[in-house]
Amino acid sequence: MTNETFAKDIDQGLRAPFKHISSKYFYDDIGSVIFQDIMKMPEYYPTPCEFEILSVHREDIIQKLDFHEPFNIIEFGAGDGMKTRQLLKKLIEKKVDFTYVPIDISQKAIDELEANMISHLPGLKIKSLVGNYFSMVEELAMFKKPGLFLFLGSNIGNYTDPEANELLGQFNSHMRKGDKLLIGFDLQKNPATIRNAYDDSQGITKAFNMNLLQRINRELGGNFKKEFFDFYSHYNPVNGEVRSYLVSLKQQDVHLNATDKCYSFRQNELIWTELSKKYTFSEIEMLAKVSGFRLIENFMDCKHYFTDSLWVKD
Ligand code: AVI
Repeated sequence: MTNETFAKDIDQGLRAPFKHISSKYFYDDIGSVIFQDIMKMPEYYPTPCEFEILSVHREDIIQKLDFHEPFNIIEFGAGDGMKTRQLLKKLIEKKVDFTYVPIDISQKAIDELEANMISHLPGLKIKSLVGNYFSMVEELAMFKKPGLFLFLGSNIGNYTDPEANELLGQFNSHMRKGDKLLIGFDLQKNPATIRNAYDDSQGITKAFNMNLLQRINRELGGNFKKEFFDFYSHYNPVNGEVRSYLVSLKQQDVHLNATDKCYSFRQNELIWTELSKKYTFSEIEMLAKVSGFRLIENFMDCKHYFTDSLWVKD
């Protein structure tokens, strides 16, 4: 991502009648560290739930893959790889022949992940790729091995329904018959549990959102004052959507050097920063179907808060 693309997206988002900034811009170096802190918060249940799924059900997941030749495990946006390691460790113990292929746009993230994986799993065959998901998958197609694709961590929940259909359709078009996709979905549950995960008592999620304004100041020469903004997050149990916002606490103008424009904010005007969708099983089933997959099994944690859903391209 170039600075021009960032400036263009921010300009578009702040000039829109309903202001918005894409949640993909959370993850600069500082935002990625804050996200690591979010994953350690007691309220943020998705991480331990998915860790449990990949620890408890790994034998079953491996069995359902039904691969009888060497294969690739291709992971999109792997993070620190702690959850994935549970699965990889079991495969190594079982002497299964596979290569782990993490893909990320950040060289730094890939370097750290690779060092981390190698130190914990010395026997691991790893071929890291830095770049855009789909151009990397095209590169991989040359290897002509079956693939298990991983899209964990409920990342899919950060996409609107049409965007999710489009993204999963693209995954599907880059996969071969018999390839599998293991994809993480956060499930609908007691609304208070979800609300607390996105509005934590320590203000870490607030800092995560505020970093967007600080990032704009750093990279685009903005003059946002963080004391003039607040954070608000809302879960709607009827449609399963958590929507997060920054709130302008007063009428104010903010200037960006990169666009050489001023942006006006009304008192209490919102900037929408993130969607974190929570799913029902029928929505998951439908999403698999419309994007060209057959659902094999939903693996769950003991509280049934989260599922890693295994899909196949028939
Ligand atoms: C990365 N993504 C799945 C997280 C989520 O739960 O939507 C990001 C996050 N935002 C606030 N807390 C965590």
